[in-house]
Amino acid sequence: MSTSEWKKTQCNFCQACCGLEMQVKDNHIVNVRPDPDSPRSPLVYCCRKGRAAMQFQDNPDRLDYPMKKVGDKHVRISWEQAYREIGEKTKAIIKEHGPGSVFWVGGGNAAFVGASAALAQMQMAIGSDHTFAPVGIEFMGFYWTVGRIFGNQSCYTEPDEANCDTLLFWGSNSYVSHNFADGRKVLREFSENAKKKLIIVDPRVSETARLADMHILPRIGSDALLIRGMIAMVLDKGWQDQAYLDKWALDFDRIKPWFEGFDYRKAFEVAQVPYEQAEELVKIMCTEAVGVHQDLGLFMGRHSTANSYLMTILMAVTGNLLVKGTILMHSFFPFPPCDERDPNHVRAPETGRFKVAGYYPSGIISTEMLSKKENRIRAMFCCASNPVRSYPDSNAVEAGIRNLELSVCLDPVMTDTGRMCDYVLPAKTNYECYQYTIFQMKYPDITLTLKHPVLEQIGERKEDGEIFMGLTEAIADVPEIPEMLYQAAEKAVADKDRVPYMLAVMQYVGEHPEVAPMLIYIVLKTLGKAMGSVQKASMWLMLGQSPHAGSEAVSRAGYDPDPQYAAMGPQVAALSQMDKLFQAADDIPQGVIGAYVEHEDRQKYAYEAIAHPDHKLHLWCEEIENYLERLTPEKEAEDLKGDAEYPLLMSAGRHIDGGVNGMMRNPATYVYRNPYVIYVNPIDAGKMGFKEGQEVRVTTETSSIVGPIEYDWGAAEGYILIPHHYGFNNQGKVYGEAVNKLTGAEDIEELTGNPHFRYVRCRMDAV
Ligand SMILES: Nc1nc2c(c(=O)[nH]1)N[C@H]1C(S)=C(S)[C@@H](COP(=O)(O)OP(=O)(O)OC[C@H]3O[C@@H](n4cnc5c(=O)[nH]c(N)nc54)[C@H](O)[C@@H]3O)O[C@H]1N2
Ligand SMILES: Nc1nc2c(c(=O)[nH]1)N[C@H]1C(S)=C(S)[C@@H](COP(=O)(O)OP(=O)(O)OC[C@H]3O[C@@H](n4cnc5c(=O)[nH]c(N)nc54)[C@H](O)[C@@H]3O)O[C@H]1N2
Ligand code: SF4
Ligand SMILES: [Mo]
Repeated sequence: MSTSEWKKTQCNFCQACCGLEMQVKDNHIVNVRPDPDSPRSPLVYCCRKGRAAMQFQDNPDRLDYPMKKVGDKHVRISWEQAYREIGEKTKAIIKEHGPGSVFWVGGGNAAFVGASAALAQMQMAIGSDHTFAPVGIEFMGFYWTVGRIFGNQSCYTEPDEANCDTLLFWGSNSYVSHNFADGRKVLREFSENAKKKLIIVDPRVSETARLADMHILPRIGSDALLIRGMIAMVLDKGWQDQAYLDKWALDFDRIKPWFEGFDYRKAFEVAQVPYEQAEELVKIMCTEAVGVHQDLGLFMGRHSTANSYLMTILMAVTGNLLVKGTILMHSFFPFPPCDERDPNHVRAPETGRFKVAGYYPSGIISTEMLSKKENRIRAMFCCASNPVRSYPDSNAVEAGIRNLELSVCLDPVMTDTGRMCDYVLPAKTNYECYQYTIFQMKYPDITLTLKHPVLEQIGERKEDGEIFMGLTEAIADVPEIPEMLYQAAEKAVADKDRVPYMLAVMQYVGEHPEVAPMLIYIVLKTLGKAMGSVQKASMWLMLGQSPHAGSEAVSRAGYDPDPQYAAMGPQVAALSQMDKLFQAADDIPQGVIGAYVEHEDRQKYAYEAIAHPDHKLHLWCEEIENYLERLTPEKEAEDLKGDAEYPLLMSAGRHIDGGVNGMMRNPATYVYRNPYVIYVNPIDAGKMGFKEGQEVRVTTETSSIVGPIEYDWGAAEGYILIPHHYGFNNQGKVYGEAVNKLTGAEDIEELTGNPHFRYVRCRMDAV
């Protein structure tokens, strides 16, 4: 009889990154529980999705071998053939149409991190960076705002849960979506502790709103107007935190006219928020330290860019930004510098849309793929993403992929996108390879986990990082690497000291400047070989480049440079410090606390992270000034009116317990309950003569789908909700309908292009 063993890892489904222990038997996960030793989820928490990891791991549609599309079937081929054919085809496309004909999809989820360095190198080597990722589905307005106000689109802000007494969740259903560590437990604490306050702004009586001390239910889509009104009230009453503004902000006087004379009473009325309630929230924000978590209700709503922009101004005028107990900036995402005002900023060839944080708005993908222009995009590399289901207008995305000259998909399973692609390459899951996490927003400690594989090699699956390296070699010119660097890497791994290795690499690159653009390739190739994993080497490389390298915060967590390297100057010292940290993460599979960031550091960090040369928040910007002209109570009252043909509103997508975006695609997960339902307020259903369980047709300007009604007493009247996890094909059978058949490629926000997934006009008919 074979024995089983418990192994430590971390869930890769959402940004909570809960520590998990997995029981493994005969190379299968047979049980999952929260890891009591995890520094990331110290309250010992995981949700049922994490516990269902085996259904993700052992999906009947898992891929073991590279597949090539022949006719309408996929057949097994060798890796050698896959690389060779993809390489030849891509090179031919580039030769005829230039590197800009190549584009990438994916790169935003926790599953992807380990591959990001190899992907970046592939893009550099080819000379194209047309990229789509979830940022273009959810965060366009947010990162654009951060770019304007902070001067850098890579800055990320999160509430300081550890030090605030009031948490405000705006358009976020965190009790279900767990969008921070130990999510449910932290929410319960804020709900149950009489000294703490939980405030929710959400038109639905969501699972989170049920825990709230105060729940504001604005009219759907009226957030921008409401926030503008709240700011106007603050200024009108003279309640702004002037000392804060003097210290941190520039241009306060320039934005004042945006709010002077603004009829906030009327704004609250149009937003259907009682005056007293709005005033109470404003007072709380002006007198207490408030942490704010915004999410998809704002980011995917109407006016999403203005929502994020105005929200940041509200935080600034009430002094709730970058100071203790409010909203902190404590992390950079490793986005490349990006600013559409830069004359060299490359735009999408057909629509001319710009990128935010390096990514195009998701809505344009089908239009770009269907373009007839000579310089159009033609060859797709898709990794850890399923655009046929996740992006607006599924039918158009499918047509777009059919119009490509080459399509390649890297995924552990045969997805709806994979089924359409010329080549499908079998990726390892996070439980089969080395992987690490970047979603470490947690204070005062920053945790770091290098996940070790909990399973042995299965089939010919490879880690994504390794696949991108193989593709790079097949497509681009790669340098020859001298044997001595391979040897240095072997020695570094054996000695558990990688500093001399990196010094050797730097010296080599210094002597051969022509290979400098391929530095990542050289490290991943040599150190990746010695470590037996490109992704493990990738984590080491990323640590060395972390903004925390060489910091006091890392020292406080117990990691100091080796004295011999400390004497060699700050760069080598920082490298040695991070190398020590890496070693600890490698030795301790549940992860380590890599840095303790104290309040003074945060202030300093926030100050430095504001990329404007004066280190101040720049509150004014022309685009928003112009945009606000339409954001008046009168115009909004008109625009928010119903439409005779499409009288209902829909939340196209909802992050429900039973799904993680498109990842839980195993029917075994859903045997006890059909999660594909159309949530309708029973009052609406009654008015329309529909009963629970009845099949109805939902129609939008784009298309229509059919599904059963489920009553949701929490849903706002006139607002239906359909989860976005379904419409997946497993073993040739389709489960549920894809909500993105209903969303329009052009139904996107004007300034930055985020889709309006939380505000789709529709109607419902009997079938
Ligand atoms: N209408 C509508 N659409 C939505 C939303 C909505 O609310 N409404 N929500 C959106 C949001 S918030 C997001 S973030 C996006 C996400 O959409 P996508 O970017 O498409 O990502 P996911 O659906 O999370 O995952 C896609 C794939 O990653 C694969 N995967 C898992 N682990 C690995 C791995 O280690 N390697 C590789 N190569 N693949 C892996 C899974 O098998 C899955 O097929 O979709 C969104 N689309
Ligand atoms: N269980 C589960 N957890 C997940 C995921 C998952 O698929 N399943 N996915 C992960 C990912 S990628 C993401 S991005 C997060 C998303 O996490 P959330 O943003 O929390 O997810 P949603 O379900 O879209 O919740 C949005 C809330 O906004 C509200 N809302 C809708 N319209 C409006 C409006 O006009 N104004 C306001 N103020 N609110 C509105 C909705 O009623 C809803 O309660 O979840 C992550 N966690
Ligand atoms: S909360 Fe997120 S990270 Fe934690 S177990 Fe659930 S899906 Fe995984
Ligand atoms: Mo997301």
